[in-house]
Amino acid sequence: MREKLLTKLVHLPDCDGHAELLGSVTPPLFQTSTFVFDSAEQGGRRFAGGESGYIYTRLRNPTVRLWEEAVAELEGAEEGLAFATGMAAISAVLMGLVSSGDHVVVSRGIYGCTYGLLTMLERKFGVTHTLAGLADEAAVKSAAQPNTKVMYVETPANPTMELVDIAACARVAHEIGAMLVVDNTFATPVLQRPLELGADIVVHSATKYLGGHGDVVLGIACGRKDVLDEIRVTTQKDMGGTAAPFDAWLVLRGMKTLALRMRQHVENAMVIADKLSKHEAVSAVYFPGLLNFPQRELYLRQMSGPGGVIGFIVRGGVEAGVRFMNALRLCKRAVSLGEVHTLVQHPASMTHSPVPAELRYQMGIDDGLIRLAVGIEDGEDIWSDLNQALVCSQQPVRASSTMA
Ligand code: LCS
Repeated sequence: MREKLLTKLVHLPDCDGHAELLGSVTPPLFQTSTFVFDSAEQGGRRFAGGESGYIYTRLRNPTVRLWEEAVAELEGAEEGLAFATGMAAISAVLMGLVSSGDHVVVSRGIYGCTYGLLTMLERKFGVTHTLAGLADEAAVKSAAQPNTKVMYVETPANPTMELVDIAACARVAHEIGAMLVVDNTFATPVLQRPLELGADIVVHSATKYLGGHGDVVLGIACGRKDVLDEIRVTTQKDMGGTAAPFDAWLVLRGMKTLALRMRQHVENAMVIADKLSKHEAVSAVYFPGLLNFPQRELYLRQMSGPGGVIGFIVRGGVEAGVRFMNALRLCKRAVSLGEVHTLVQHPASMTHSPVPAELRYQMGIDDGLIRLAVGIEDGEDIWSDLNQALVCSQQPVRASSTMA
């Protein structure tokens, strides 16, 4: 299986099927905003849909199209639709699927800006939502309402690493005539394939593992063609969050090493999570790869690896957490995740600051929680930096207890 995926990633996108690419082995960059028509009649036919061909890059672009096809192939999807950012993909999908008066079931522990979008939809358009743990079918059923149109889940969740049972959500969603949308950013199709578990749409912040190098922001939705065709001509075309060709080109390049990078992210994260869980300065570690992870059975059932993001709590409250962050030398104090560098951030004051404190606690985001997005550096180098920063985090506490 691994051989097949490694080969597929190197050979994506399939340029052979595109005469306009002139036999190029790597995907060419079409850095153009618009395309020439041979005649006025041809322009008319293209707008009317009677002839295929490019019109204007906000509508379609050959480089972006190659990237859409590549990610759709990896996710096992009928169609892919690229966006300027992950949030552009999520907002276009959600706004494309709901109308005023509809209800959305949302997994608790979602990215802060996705939560911000949902509250805006509720305030301005009367689209209500229920945040809930969706670890089994009973929980999913009790969160659903007669007017539920969409189930929107992030698994593993950012940053608590809580898992959602994708297959159970799909069963309940389809029973009540709703659509299941899964944010697969943390796992990537290398480790989790939501469409095979019954999801209708998968979304990604390709800014993260798909791109992998920390040099681009981009998003994508993959899944049912009928649904995405409708979104393409409504909340994508008319709201305009389309992907830029150069960004799609960068992510096409990055994806060639996706499986190799995921292997190294996972290998490093497994070792580091284990060391963190044994460290006296750490009171809790959240990572699906740990043997004592509370949802281990679900993890083994729906994922083939835990990914590279670890949540953990430094003993000594927020102050110790701040000392830890400021003592880091190799790991970078930065938001984002899923790229070659190890990045460390504090969700309560950074990515999840749009979420009110009470709700953050319900989502399991403690004020002292640190999110570590393990990179692909040498694992021992990452650990020696984390270890010295953890020691620094405890020093003032030790000094005062010595004096006492
Ligand atoms: N979905 C997840 C799971 C994310 O973590 C993010 C961004 C998005 C969607 C949005 O993607 P974007 O528009 O940024 O491409 N997460 C971030 C984070 O955890 N730190 O900075 C951004």
